Amino acid sequence: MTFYFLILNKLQQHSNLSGRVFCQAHEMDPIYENSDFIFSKIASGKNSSQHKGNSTEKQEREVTSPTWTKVLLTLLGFSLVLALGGLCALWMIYNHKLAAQEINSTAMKKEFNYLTARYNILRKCMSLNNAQSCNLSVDGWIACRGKLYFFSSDELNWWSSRDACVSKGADLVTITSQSEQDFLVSNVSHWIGLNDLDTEGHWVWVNNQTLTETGVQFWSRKGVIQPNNHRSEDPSGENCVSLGDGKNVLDYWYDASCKTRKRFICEIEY
Ligand SMILES: [Ca+2]
Ligand SMILES: [Ca+2]
Repeated sequence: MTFYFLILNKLQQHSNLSGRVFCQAHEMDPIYENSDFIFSKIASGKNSSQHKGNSTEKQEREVTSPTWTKVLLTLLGFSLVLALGGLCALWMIYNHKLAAQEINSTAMKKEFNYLTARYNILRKCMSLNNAQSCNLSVDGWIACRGKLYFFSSDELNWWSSRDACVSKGADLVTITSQSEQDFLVSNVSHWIGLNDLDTEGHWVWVNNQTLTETGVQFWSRKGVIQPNNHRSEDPSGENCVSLGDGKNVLDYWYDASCKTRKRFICEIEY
């Protein structure tokens, strides 16, 4: 509003400089009458006093030049065009962002559908494998009866072996059945997830299950009966268990020093 008052004030100054147009009240155009009324409200004190003095003599009124009215209308029109252009720009930006979001949403849906399809295929393969044999291998993991097993090629002590399994999202294997025991037997000795680290003679699995809870145990009874907690190599005794002794017997459990480096078996359920 201040901007338009300044324009109107400028118009009046121009009118004063360029000469005044006087006319009789009965000859004035109604539009000019309104313009004169506005001028009489906003004009300076000097100009107002001049109008009052003149009105008593001839009832003359000061009117705005038509040229400046056109300028004012042109400015107003230009302002409207700018405002309309701004709205159009905002509308285009909004539509652009909306389109980008729709593209991202479409890409995510496509990726989700792809992963769902891959998951369903994998589940079918595993189901088929459950019904037949445990020989499906994916990235070093072998699927068997609802579990994935990883047989390491590295040899680590028991704690590092467990850490390696945990880093893969798994843990050292827990043996809970004869069929699982038979599947895991190989020609190499591996660490499994059984230990009596907390209490000597109290064997627990890494998932805190006891041998009583799982219902099966496969200690070696050939030669020296296991577990024997032998201390000749490690004064702390034998507190971790491997499947096989790494020598002659491979299909039974042996307690051994946890510091011994052996291969290990990781397990994860799916
Ligand atoms: Ca022990
Ligand atoms: Ca032993």
